Amino acid sequence: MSFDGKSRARWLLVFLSVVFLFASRAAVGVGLPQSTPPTKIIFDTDIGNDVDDVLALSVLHALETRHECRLLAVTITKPDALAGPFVNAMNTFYGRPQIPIGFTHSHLPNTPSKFLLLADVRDHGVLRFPHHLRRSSDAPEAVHLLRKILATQSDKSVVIVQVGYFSNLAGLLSSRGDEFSPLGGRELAARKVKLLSVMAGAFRMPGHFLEYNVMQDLPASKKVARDWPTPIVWSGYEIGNAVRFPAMSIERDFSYVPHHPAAEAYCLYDPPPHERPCWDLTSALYAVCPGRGYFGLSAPGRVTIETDGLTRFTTEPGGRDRYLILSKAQIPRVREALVQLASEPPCRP
Ligand SMILES: [Ca+2]
Repeated sequence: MSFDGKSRARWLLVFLSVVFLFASRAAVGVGLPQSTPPTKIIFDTDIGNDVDDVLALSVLHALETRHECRLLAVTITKPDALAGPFVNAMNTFYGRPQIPIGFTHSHLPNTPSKFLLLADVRDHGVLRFPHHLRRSSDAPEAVHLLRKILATQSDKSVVIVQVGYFSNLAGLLSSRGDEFSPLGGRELAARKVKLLSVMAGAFRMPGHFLEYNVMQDLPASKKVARDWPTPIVWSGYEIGNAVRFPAMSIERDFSYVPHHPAAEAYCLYDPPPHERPCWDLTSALYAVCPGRGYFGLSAPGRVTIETDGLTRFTTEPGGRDRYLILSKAQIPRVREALVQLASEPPCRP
């Protein structure tokens, strides 16, 4: 086939446009056409304590918008009456009010939240962040919901992202067969879960470092570390601590709406110029994008939790556990991906 000069120029323009389209999608790190189905995620969170849980939930919603994951459920370990409504408000903001929410029955003491009150804020009598769940206690019990969701999934297909206390997953391990599955909780997890991506512990911190998520329900933490039956990737304290969410992003990137739940929660928790560590966001990013080179991984081994809550990693060939490693060169790339994802506007029909 021969082309005159005009046709050549037109085809060159089309070719360059296609190259630019794919290059621009690649530049933001995610969003390329996927040959694999979206990763099925259960997000288990102590939302209402630190604000990184909120940004992590925004990251997961953006990844779902990009067809990279699907949120099957959000289960909550913070025993706060407004934790469920706040999650429901976030999910509604992102156009997914139907995502099931489970609430803890662990009866742990509650610390007042700095930002969950946003769920009840009204402007001129109208909820600023609409939601249908009135109180956390109106949601199903978390272990009950975990069993219900897991039982209907195909084998080895679910990734659980745990970024708070260990209470719900310990409860799952102890659960018995029910109307959803005859399997006990440990067997059900072994059958259905592909990976547990957990923000907890510390593996490269100096001194005797006792990490918050491990300490809040220590018996539960020990149980999960001892008995969990699938691979676990741990994002230790040092990983999120090395990636700070830019204050400038909070100030500028969320203003596409008059009120953004993540940005307002951030400002109520600790406003700019504070730059919050990205602890929980790293576990969410790894869970959905494990093959993108955002993080390195330790050799396989075993995490044990000592009497006082210290996490210890021992290398062991074929071991169940690995922990994330973050080089200096990886930090800006992870930070940029998290900023792009956390601040991505909802994709509403
Ligand atoms: Ca958390």
